[in-house]
Amino acid sequence: MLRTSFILLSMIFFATSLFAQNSVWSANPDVVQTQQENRPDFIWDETYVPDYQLPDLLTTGDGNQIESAGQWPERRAEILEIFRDQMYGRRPGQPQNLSFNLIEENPDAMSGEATLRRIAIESEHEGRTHEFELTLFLPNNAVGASPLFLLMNNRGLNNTDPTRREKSGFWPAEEVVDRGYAIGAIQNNDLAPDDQEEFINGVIRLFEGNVSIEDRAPDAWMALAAWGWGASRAMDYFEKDPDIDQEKIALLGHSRGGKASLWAGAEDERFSIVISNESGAGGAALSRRQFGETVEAVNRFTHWFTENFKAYNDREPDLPIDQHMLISLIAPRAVYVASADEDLWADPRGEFLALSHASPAYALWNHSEIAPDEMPGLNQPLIAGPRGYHVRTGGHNLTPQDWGYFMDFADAYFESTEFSD
Ligand code: GTR
Repeated sequence: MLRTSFILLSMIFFATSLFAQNSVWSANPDVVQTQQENRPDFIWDETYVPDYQLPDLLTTGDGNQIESAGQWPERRAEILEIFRDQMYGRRPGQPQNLSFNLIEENPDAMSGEATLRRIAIESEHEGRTHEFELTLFLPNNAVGASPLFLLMNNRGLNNTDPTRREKSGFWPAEEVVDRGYAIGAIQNNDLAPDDQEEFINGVIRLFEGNVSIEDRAPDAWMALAAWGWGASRAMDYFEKDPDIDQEKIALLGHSRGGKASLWAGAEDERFSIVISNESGAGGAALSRRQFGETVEAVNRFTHWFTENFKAYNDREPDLPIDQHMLISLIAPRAVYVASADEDLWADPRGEFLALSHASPAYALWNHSEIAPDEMPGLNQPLIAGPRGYHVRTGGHNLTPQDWGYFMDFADAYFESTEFSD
């Protein structure tokens, strides 16, 4: 009797997991309804998504077809230039002087599991100075240099507490170290305060002195680009720390931080994995779908994108780019896009589709396609060579579950021939 019910149970389990494997995500109707009631002016239902045509990834401005990986840099440069000009702005490179100073080192952090390093990243430019902190935990049992996850933290300092008195699922440092990765964090606010008046009072002033917001160029770098500039300076540090494997750096951001991590990964090709968690509008989600947050809605944060981008408010079809092209700028490096079931504002399907429509760029390296109808079901990460995606249960947040999937992806990618080739 017991044996029969066990067999029966296993069969049911097998059947449901088979079903789950094949399922395709669709929005929970209750969540759709609530959103429709709360924000009736936005699109929450697939049937209202307008028809759209995405700009072709592989056709250059002159109408030439890109057919090989060897030809890609020309197209890549062209796409990058449009994004700089129209959307994220032009960020500078290193300042005249850049230095790294160890503020604290504790080889006995996390009950002896990790070494804590706190680094001050100091810049000097035309007589002005700027400083921000990089917090790092390195696994003590590492053999050789460690791969690393770097979070561009868009939330409070308490999420990345170096003392570990406070622990947060947003940056689950112990779990990451336990899996053999180093983990780092920078604070976006140190680079550009997340405020429409104050954003200029960080690294932008370092380069531009006393300029006023109104006098800046319509393609000037704004907060998202400034946060990414900080990630690149952290990368400059990783190149100098022998305990860190500079070839294996995964850059990660959530929401506005995810918009910034994608752009940072586009600008700086030293990051080998770029991760966007629920970055939505102006991040991974296709703008032309106008699902959930639109270009106009995201531009209410006037300090994130360039002045030029504001011209596309309510004019998405006129954009010369869309976000699948942002993702293509990361090719052939690895990119992972993550969504959450209840976070319809960020348009999970639009995030998946941008990843999918970057396939022609990845195909130049013979990487397999992610078909538009292949969106996986809830909590079933899809890994296709150097690209990954998941949509997990729950709302807008960065959680240990997300981190777990990111680490599974990094494990697989760093082991793969795509990476070692
Ligand atoms: C929202 C914004 C989103 C997203 C989010 C966040 O208010 O509309 O684009 O960036 O903030 O950063 O948490």
